[in-house]
Amino acid sequence: MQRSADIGTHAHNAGLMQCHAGMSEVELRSFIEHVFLLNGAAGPSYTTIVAGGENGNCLHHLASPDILRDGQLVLVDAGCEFAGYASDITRTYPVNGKFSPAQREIYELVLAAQEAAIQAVKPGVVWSQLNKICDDTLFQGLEKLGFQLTRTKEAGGKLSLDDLMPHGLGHWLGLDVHDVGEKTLPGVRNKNERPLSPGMVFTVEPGLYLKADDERIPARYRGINVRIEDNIRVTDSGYAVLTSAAFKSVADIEQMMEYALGMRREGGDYMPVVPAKHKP
Ligand SMILES: [Mn+2]
Repeated sequence: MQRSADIGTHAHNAGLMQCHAGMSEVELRSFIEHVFLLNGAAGPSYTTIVAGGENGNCLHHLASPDILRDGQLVLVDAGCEFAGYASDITRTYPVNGKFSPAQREIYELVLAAQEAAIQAVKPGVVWSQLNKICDDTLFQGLEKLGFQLTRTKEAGGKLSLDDLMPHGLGHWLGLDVHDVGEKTLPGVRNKNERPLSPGMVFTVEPGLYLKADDERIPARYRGINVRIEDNIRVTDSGYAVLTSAAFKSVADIEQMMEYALGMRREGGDYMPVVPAKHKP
């Protein structure tokens, strides 16, 4: 699983460094999948999602011929299969390499929610606790940014957190990208009640999807869609992030994209092969 995560991580980093305004979603998808294959993966572990700008609002948008444009964010959800095991990684970054102030505010909020949930992972914790940590962070952060919203969907049409993050926080990961494990313990009715134990692997992937035409959303944030996803293993005392090398902080993303842009101007290219440290 670590090797699968490593290949996935390198493909994401390579894709980020290849991304530029004027390339299409399918072009970025095929570049990422090329890096999967080059490094010995059997292929993608699910259909790669590359979604520029508004397309990010569709949760399972498949890469289309749409052109990635200056000023847009691009959401990339891609993982590979290695020796039968899946990785599942999402990164969101600015097509032109520089976050706008509004994009950055939403991005850093999703990142804070993801990191808060990950930091709470240890044996004995249950999913509903992780969900609450994520939701609390998002809810408070959005209020600070001027959103008026309710916690859960209710009648009356008021904006709710459920409207902005319409999917779960994560899922088990293993031989399948959405692996089994929902109801396999006596007395456990669903994933939310299952205590974590060492060796379990799952994703943590909060997102915010702010529709361009939803007037309940503060105008400056409309059209911004962000998801961030890493692969987490429960250890004896806490957690390990299998995908921690995939560029994620605003500083890392902006620096690496600027570096890649300079390299391409000089005719260079970034096509990494994963270092062999985790080779079986
Ligand atoms: Mn996932």
